[in-house]
Amino acid sequence: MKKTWWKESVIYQIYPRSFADSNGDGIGDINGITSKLDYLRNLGIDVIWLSPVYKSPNDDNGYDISDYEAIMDEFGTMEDFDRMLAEAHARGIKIVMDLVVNHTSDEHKWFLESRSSKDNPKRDYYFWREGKDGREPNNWGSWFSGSAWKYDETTDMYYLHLFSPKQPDLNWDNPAVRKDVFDMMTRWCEKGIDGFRMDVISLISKPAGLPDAPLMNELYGDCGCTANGPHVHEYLQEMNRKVLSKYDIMTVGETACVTLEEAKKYANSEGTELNMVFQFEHVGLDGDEQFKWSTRKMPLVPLKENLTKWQNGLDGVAWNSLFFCNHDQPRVVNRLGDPSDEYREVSAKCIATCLHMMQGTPYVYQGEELGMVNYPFRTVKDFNDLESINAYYELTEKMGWDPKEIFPKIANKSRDNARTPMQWDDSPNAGFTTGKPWLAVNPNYTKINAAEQVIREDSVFNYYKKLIELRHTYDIIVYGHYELQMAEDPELYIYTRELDGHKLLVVCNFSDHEREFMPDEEFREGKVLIRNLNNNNILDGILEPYEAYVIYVE
Ligand code: TEU
Ligand code: CA
Repeated sequence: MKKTWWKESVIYQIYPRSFADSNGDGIGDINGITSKLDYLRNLGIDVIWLSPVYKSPNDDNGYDISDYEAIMDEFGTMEDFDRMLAEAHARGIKIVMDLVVNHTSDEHKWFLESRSSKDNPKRDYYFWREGKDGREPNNWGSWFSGSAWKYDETTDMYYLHLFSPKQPDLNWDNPAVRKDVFDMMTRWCEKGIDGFRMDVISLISKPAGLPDAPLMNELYGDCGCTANGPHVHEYLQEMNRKVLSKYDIMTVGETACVTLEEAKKYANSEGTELNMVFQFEHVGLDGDEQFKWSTRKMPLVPLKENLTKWQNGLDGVAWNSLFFCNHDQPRVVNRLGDPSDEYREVSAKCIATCLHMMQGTPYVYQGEELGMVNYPFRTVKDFNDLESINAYYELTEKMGWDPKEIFPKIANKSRDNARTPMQWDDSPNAGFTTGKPWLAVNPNYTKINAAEQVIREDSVFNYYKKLIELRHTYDIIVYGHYELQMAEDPELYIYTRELDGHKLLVVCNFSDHEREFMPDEEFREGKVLIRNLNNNNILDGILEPYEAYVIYVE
């Protein structure tokens, strides 16, 4: 297994709008990030994945980019960005940018030209099609509800948008699009950034002829139908040859709908495409049959099966990313742990132990290191996220769902759960802003905040700090081979790691009651690397609620 810095790193994701506001306008910004770099250095992370900071009308909070080479006004200036980059590098922290090139904003100059006339040189930068029988060109649905096509009267044609109508899809089959994107990426690499997280990069190659897709609900064809398309690997290999291979950078693909077989191509060890990918099968396990909206907990046995498939499936052939949280996912303590005062911290540490002792590069999403939990949404008016708002109205008004039945499901899985402001301290607005926050702060910030946890030895923050230190110390955690134990147990997640004769035993009780468990003989004399409880003898044969520990044997 080839050793590299991005395999041995821990990545911290910042959603700038909600991280830290430096000028009191209620919106997080780049100078706010710079002011928190010492906090991140203390946590011990190696790389920051920065969600988009480029110019954007913020229809999808920055994932709708109108200028890839200018900074969003609300976030600051390019000088602020350059200072943040230098300050991060001075602390040994790398910066990975979010590359959103499956689509642009409809306010991007490319789209303004493309829309203006059928013979504009940029016309084929996007997908324009005639309607069919007075309707959209095909049956594709958008990831954000509704059709994936918008009629534009300027040229009496429809354009494709897999996401919001303000996010028209770029036509990657057009070599001029690829050249413009690759040149832009090169200019960012020349500025000294350390890599890219590539937004929905698995969707960029659409099926020839844009045929109808199998229905995903009673209204539309599957929005994931363009995933892993006919030329996606060809385009990424071209990107690798023309840009990525020229720099010592890290790349991670957000590969919606990726399968294990496809991931082996995207993240192959020969390095011809990307370094690693995000897969989404595990975070789909607590969904409903027909969509993600549900109040179900994540089922442990299917989760163990899925994570084991990926651990064993990629070992030695590709590289894995490890995550439960990001700006699109609800807080993991609500899905897999217990947000009650009694079990919130111990279950947050149990979850972190389970994830961070696996093979792959772990991602910590802002606030996850504090055990932050979902927000108590009361009505659809509390939402900011267009995915949640659009889904609520489509499901109630178009599909007839009872609002009282669907609202709790949407509230539980809404992306806004992850986007409430970072909780820095117990001052007003959790120290996130001196102004009115763009999205309400979780009222539990007086109990859950960084200032209190940084100085408390047994806090979630200091537990994550220990996990990160362990990954920096033991090669077996980064490179060891994974083997699941007790696969069928519905409450215990137990696995081993092995490397050059050394062994690790990882024990996690994902239940709120005691369970009997005694480690195998070979581990009983081992070294306890970390544990989330210290009120009992680890070898007393009992696992307390949410108890987790790791034993290392030379
Ligand atoms: O997300 C892609 C995507 O599919 C998400 O919409 C997510 O998987 C979904 O919400 C889960 O139900 C990326 C970005 O991470 C997301 O924030 C953007 O909204 C989206 O692409 C469009 O750029
Ligand atoms: Ca601000």
